[in-house]
Amino acid sequence: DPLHAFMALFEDRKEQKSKTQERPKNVEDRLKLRIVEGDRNGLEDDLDEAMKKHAPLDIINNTLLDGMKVVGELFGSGQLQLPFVLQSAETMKAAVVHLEPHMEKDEGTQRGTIILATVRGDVHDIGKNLVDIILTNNGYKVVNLGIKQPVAAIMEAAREAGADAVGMSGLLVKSTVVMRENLEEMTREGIDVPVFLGGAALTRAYVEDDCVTAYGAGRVAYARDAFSGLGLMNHVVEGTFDDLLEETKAKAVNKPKSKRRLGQPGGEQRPVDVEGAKIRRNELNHDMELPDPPFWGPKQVSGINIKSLMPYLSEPMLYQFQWGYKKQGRSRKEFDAWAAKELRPIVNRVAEQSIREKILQPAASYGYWKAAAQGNDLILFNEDGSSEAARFSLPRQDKKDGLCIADFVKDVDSDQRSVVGLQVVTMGQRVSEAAREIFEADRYQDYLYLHGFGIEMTEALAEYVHKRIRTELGFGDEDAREPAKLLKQQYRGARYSFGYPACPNLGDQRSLLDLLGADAIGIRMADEDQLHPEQSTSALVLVHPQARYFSV
Ligand code: B1M
Repeated sequence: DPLHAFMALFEDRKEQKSKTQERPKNVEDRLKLRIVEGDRNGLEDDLDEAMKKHAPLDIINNTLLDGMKVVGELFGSGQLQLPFVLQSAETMKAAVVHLEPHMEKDEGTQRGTIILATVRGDVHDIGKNLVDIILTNNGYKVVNLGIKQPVAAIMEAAREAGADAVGMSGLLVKSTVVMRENLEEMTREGIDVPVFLGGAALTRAYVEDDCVTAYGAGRVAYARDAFSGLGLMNHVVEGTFDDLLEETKAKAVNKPKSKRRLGQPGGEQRPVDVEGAKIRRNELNHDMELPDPPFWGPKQVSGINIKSLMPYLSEPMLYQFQWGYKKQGRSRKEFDAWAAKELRPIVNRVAEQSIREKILQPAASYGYWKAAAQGNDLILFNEDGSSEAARFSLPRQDKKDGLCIADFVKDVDSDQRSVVGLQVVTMGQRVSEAAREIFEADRYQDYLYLHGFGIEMTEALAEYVHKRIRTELGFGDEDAREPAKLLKQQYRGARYSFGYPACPNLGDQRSLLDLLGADAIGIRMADEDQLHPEQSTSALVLVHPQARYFSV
């Protein structure tokens, strides 16, 4: 078929590894190839030539969108890496911008309309924006409402645009609960438009069990990534969305329903066994020497040199997770060597730009508190060691000798207090703004590169501050020497972030931020327990040698 023949042509050219090699003779194939290869050099000349034969709208619908279809197939089969998909989308966008002035005013290029929004309280932008890029450049009209959108705004936009579908996005589990509430509200308002849900904390089961029931019309589907969002939208406009839902339902009949609902702690917690916890804690801590921190309470640090954070940057996470590069059959060693040659120059370019333009503005607050535990509660004390500064109720693994973070400090009945570190870091607001400006300028690949770099630098900053805590407490010499090993937790103790299974309550971050005086470095917490700025992360630092990550 023509699509696969065309993919084969692309493959051939890739083998020969040269874009300057001869281009196809006919302008339609040439344009298609430009889309697939993300090649904008001479694009306008080809478009002008094509317009001598075809109406602009036909060029978009028949030639350019065919090219994007090939891009989708190549991405789906693992042959095209995400940053190059974005380069193709940029080329598509540039082509449409060139053709638009030649079209009749009311000549729509759109195959259908979707409203996209990150839900109430949620500041996460990139997931939804990647979906926007893919849908827009596959011929759909996307009304991108932005972040922190209340359901009323989503419903209003859907009505106003006569939308064919609504896409809701979010980062945290809290947002998945908001999505379900939104569906209930939409039901009350008599809305039955197809809804797609996407986001890191969502699961297919939650969408197909809980969310489908919450929406009277039942027309809800899970979108794992931007391309599954595109697939769902295609079903909507082709009139097969409801059949797809029926198929999904039929397949689910024999599957056991998930017992756990997102947004609720996993499983019932046993009643707290205060005495049992005390015995366990006394065993774990009896010969634990107590570190002597250089100060008590919080300390703010700003003006951190970006270059001093670079050794803590996790390149594998940046390349493979944030930027979406796949190994494509290479071994780890081969991939690393390839990345050092091809991707590290991009990191250096983005880092230099970020320093020059002050895009990254790292700041941190960290400090030390006296600590003890009672049952499953971790208690932080003021410097006197007796007045309570904060108390966190933590879950315990439901098995014999099940772990709980509170076990890694002395019991409250002990006459000694342990030391716990707290930290919160941010890359500042500017990086999110800069990324947004780049997205709005349709520089999709640069957008992915900057956003991903900012995020991994936030993680690097958290590592850097954690390292400082270990050093100040006198454990720095127990660290692995190579930074790569440090990133695999080869040091004493552990850094636990609220929202992860061992300390799931995001709301606990409020006391942590208060104690750290986080507002002095511009970090605050919003209604849905999200940290502002977006690129921020907080943690409890436990120094017990047996403190490791675990799930509950
Ligand atoms: Co954190 N984080 N994080 N984090 N983080 C998660 C989300 C988490 C699931 C990790 C985990 O538990 N394993 C967890 C949430 C659990 C919970 O809610 N309880 C978590 C946590 C706990 C936290 C903090 C609370 C930790 C702390 O500091 N105490 C904190 C909160 C930050 C805040 O409030 N501002 C935090 C911080 C951070 C960083 C800043 C370090 C960083 C950046 C966050 C950001 O960008 N705002 C970060 C990251 C990177 C992650 C993970 C690793 C990746 C998220 C991401 O950027 N994915 C994540 C775990 C994971 O996913 N493995 C995790 C890439 C992005 C492009 O994908 O947005 O999912 P995504 O969009 C995809 C699809 O989902 C889909 O298509 C998109 C493109 O392919 N899609 C749609 C999305 N929306 C769609 C709409 C559609 C269709 C498809 O409609 C049509």
